[in-house]
Amino acid sequence: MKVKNPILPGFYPDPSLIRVDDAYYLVNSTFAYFPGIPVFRSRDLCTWEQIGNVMDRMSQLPLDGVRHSEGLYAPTIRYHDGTFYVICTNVHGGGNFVVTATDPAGPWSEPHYLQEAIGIDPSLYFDDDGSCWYIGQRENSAGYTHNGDCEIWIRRLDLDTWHLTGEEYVVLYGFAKMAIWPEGPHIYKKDGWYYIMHAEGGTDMEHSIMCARSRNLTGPYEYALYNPVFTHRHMGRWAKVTCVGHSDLFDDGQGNWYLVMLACRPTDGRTLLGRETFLARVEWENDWPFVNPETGMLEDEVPVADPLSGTPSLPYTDTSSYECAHLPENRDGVLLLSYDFSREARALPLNLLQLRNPVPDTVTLQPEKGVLRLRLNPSTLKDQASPAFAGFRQQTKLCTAETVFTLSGNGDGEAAAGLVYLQDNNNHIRLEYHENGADSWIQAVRCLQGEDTILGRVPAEKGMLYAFRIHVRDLQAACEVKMASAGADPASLLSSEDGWTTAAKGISLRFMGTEEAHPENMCCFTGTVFGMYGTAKSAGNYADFYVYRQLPQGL
Ligand code: 6LW
Repeated sequence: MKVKNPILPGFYPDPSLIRVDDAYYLVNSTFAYFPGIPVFRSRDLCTWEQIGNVMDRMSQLPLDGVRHSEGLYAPTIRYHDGTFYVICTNVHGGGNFVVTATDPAGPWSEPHYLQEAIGIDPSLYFDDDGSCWYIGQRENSAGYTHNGDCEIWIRRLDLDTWHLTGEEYVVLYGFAKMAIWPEGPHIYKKDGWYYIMHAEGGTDMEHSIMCARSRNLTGPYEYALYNPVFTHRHMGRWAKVTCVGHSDLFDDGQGNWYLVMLACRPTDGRTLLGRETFLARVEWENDWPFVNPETGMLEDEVPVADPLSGTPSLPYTDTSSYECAHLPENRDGVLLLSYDFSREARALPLNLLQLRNPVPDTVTLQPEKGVLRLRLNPSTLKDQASPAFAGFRQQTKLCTAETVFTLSGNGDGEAAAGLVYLQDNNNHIRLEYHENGADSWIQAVRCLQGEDTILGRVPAEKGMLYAFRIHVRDLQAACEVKMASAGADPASLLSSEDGWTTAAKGISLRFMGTEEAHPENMCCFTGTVFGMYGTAKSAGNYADFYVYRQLPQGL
């Protein structure tokens, strides 16, 4: 069978994957979003089903006030003797930690913070003798002499005390003044060799994958003479796929080897969707790994062996495996999100994202009303805070996000609600219905490096049903609105093409590319997310959303 790349379209960076028996489990980084670290399962590497989130409790995940691309960096998932482990870094929130679970769908434990582990991109390795080893990246302990001057080090981890013990070993150091940012290291053992594969060059255009091996876990390691074993850095910024790196190696139990890794799909030099998860084949020659040999680049489709179990992955239509208002349809590997919250909603969709540590009960399902309710607070999307927000990753370059909602509450003070197309709190497009005292209107707003510009306004009455659409086609966006009396059927508003008014069109999205949207001295590690949101100066205001859809279509 053939797997289509990216295997996880949209903002799914820093992938880590393991195989346990006949199932594969994959996790990704999530930065300032809550819940953190989605867990996907597949039996054939083609269809991936989210089965949970590792960090789904506030007690696990302090994110208050973090910048959009801070919070949870690259995670690693591993399995040993009946227990699943995820190790990750909450930068500015406790550092490196490990959580465990017997069921990868959760619940996962509270974090065990590793006091002695400085640096980022931690991974675990269980050696043949059952010992557990920490491997990670940190600044050069002999002195940080140049940008990206980092080293890769290992030390034993005592799983009873959660302390690193014994001697530490600096096993790999980027070539002085040449290689920069050795990151994302993982240890593997095959045919008597210990391998370390790690990212190098930083997660932008120069990204790459390096490999070294040794007969001893603690080294000395020799780098492959053909390093980097895989990269797209020589293809330039206009290549179809760029920033290839940060990988994890695995086999299918039938002698076939693969790598998952992150990569980007820019449009005209701008990357909106962020870093996505891709798959590549690995062949071995003289005990060295060769990735997509012959072409040496990522391919649109990857031939994979039939699944070990002989049965394909659970299709998304399997209702037993989902707890959400409406099953997302899965077509060509892309989630077509179609949530009708009037259906017997039982739990929030697993792929629903909130920002930082949301005020409890900000986003709730109201089955008796058949809505997803956002209880509004004074935080706005421009704040480094937790506004009322419920979002989903953009997964296709051509995409329309649409919703139908009402704004209710105490009627005094200023309130707003609507749709957002978000890169971060300083770079986004808001389509919002506004109330301020007796006044009410709809406006399309571009927020560019924190500066708001009103791109269009539409008159609007209070107490109506509001249907909003944001269309994105490559690097252009358009906003449409429609209103109806409160008694109208919400779903019918979206099904008819009549009555739509353009609030703004021809909106350039270049500023939302990760190449431009990054804050000072920092990368933009996230990707675009559409979402429902609202804000109100006073308590007692809320926005009720009846339907939310994200479809690969647009103007
Ligand atoms: C990730 C590290 C990196 O932890 O970016 O540039 C961090 N390299 O590998 C966030 O994705």
